[in-house]
Amino acid sequence: MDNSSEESSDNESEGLKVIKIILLGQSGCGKTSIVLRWIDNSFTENTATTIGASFYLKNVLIGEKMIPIRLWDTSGQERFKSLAPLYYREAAGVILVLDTQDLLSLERLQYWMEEIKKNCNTLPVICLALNKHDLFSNQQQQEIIYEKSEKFAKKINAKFIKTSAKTGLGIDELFENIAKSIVQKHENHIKFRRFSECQSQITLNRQKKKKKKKNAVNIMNNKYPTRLLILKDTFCFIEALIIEN
Ligand SMILES: Nc1nc2c(ncn2[C@@H]2O[C@H](COP(=O)(O)OP(=O)(O)O)[C@@H](O)[C@H]2O)c(=O)[nH]1
Ligand SMILES: [Mg+2]
Repeated sequence: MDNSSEESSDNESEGLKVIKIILLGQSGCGKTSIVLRWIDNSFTENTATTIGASFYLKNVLIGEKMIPIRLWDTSGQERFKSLAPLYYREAAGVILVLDTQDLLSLERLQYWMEEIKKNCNTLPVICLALNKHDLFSNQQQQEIIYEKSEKFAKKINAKFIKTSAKTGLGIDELFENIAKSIVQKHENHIKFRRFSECQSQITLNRQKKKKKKKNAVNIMNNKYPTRLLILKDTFCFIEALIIEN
């Protein structure tokens, strides 16, 4: 576990230096448990709530690159609803956690979505984790919750993953998925930027060519047929001298 201070993610530079992922969801849905299962493969039945955001760091191999993932966990402030804007700042990914035992938390997800839109400068990659999957006892209830959560995930363009911090179900998949999507999004962003730069260069060159053509005057002289480019006064003068000679 690493409790050091904030380290900003360098999302604008070519290489993704640190990926910041935040966890959101109602108090008690299992955010801390999900993080602890992934970070040190542990689970505690009754977790104590501490005050102040916690930070965790884990290096993940994505493709051929080792990328540090910095997780931000709320540690209880979500009970008072509002989280500091700093919590959201530069978040490349959000794990929205939903509790299978708390149907109300599904309705509350909309609230967290509004907060994301309000506080994040660019919309992050979002994964919806349906946690405490091990506690499902009623098949019918399970189906209803699946359907509702999948529908919500689609609406917010999020990946939907069933998890259990207790058994470990879906935990690796959840983090691998979100990390890969963030890297992919970043690479697409760079490709698009390069493409746009290339496009504007081509347009600029075309405009220059057009301008040149427009200002070109053919001077018909029996001896020296000359094409005079009226780009600047100096050019005209020099060309004229050559013609005279
Ligand atoms: N059975 C079960 N209990 C869980 C699971 N995840 C969390 N819990 C329990 O739910 C309670 C709240 O978890 P916690 O991680 O503190 O939730 P947070 O407030 O969202 O951080 C704790 O007693 C955990 O042991 C899970 O997947 N299965
Ligand atoms: Mg917690």
